Amino acid sequence: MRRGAPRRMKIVSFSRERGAPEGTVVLGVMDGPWTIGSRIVAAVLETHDFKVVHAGSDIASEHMVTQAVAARADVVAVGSYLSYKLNQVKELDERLAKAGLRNKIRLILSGPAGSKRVAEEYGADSYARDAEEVLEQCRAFMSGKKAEMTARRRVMTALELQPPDGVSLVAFSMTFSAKHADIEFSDYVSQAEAMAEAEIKACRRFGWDNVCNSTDVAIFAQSVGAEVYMPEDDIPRIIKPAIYPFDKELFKRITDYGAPVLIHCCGNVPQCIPFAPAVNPGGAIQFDYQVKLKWAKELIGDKMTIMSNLDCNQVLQLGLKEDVLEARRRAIQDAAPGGGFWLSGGCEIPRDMPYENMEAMLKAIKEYGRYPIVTESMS
Ligand code: B12
Repeated sequence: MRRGAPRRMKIVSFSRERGAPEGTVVLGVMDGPWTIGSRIVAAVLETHDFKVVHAGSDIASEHMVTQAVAARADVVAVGSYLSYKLNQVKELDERLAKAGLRNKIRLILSGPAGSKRVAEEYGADSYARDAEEVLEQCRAFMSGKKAEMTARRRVMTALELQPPDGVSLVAFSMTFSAKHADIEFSDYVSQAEAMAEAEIKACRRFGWDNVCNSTDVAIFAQSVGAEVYMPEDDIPRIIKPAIYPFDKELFKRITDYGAPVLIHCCGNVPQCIPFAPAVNPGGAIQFDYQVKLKWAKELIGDKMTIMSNLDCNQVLQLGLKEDVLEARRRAIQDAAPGGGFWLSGGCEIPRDMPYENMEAMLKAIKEYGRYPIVTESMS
């Protein structure tokens, strides 16, 4: 350094000549000018082979995130001094999440305004009282990280029927991912790039181990000739279904033989309802509890028999008998008048449904299911 030249304190410091660092830690103070605490932490971490990037003091959360991205940080540690500015920690937590980093990075809160409770409340992963605790937590996090399987390995190990290091969340997600990425659902289901972008964004934001791709049933139907209306940001609707001649022929033969045919539509698939009468004229259809019974009755109630639609899980199996009675009463009121209605669960009767719930179903039939159905007395 030339004599007389201004002396500059080097605060971003990493000049190790030994092996790879233990991990990279970004340090910063967002709520004011304090520097002493973070310098001490930096010194302790560097002595123990961590790479330290000092993002600075009195800085915005945005700046912390930029530094974390640039440094490919493993840990972001902040010192908080002013209790009334703790919201900056929450803001940092959210910005890291938005940048898709939150699941990879450990966010440590330290400084005199912090505590365990504060860390939890404002979205940090932990609170460290002093430099020593910061070091301990960075070490623990890095050793856990190094021992972890990769996300792919974790998913594949489970698929090979072996125990991985932890359970994977395999999110079968479509509308959720599109909404999160701010992508119109019509684009999501019709453009591969849009779907990929949405899935990757959601995967990064929530830390899923993989993406699980599928598209809407209407798009599958479209590919075999159905006419589909695609609202900009809602699920596609099948306007004119592609009805397979084979299905129609099969159903006709069974009917001619003398047995009515029952179509079972599992799950939330209201798309099946409008075209069911054309596939199975004079037959029956069963659909699950998510589909609105009243709507289906109005739409197809004069063309085929509806068999529906109690929630097999929450009501029949897990509900109290009062829940069963009430749900049955409503179902009868919505769909029984005029005939064309069979009572049933939305799907298979659960194996472990309590007998008293089965008895409650039958009791409701006796009580409310006598024709002509008196709807007034049931409301
Ligand atoms: C020194 C000091 C200052 C100096 C800071 C100089 C500097 N370059 O750092 C100056 C004079 C600038 C200052 C200013 C202010 N200060 Co002041 N300051 C202090 C003081 C006396 C010591 C803080 C300190 O550095 N301690 C030394 C460190 C090493 O100790 P430590 O905190 O225990 O640090 C450990 C951990 O907390 C943690 N840690 C700390 N920082 C960090 C950072 C990171 C990244 C990590 C990971 C960990 C970590 O690790 C450290 C090592 O183990 C405290 C009082 C106190 N006793 O704490 C008040 C104090 C923090 N200041 C306070 C206030 C209010 C102010 C002002 C807002 C006052 C004002 N109205 O002007 C101003 C700031 C104005 C502004 N511009 O924003 C209050 C905060 C009250 C509160 N909780 O809300 C305190 C508590 C004083 C008080 N009792 O009122 N301050």
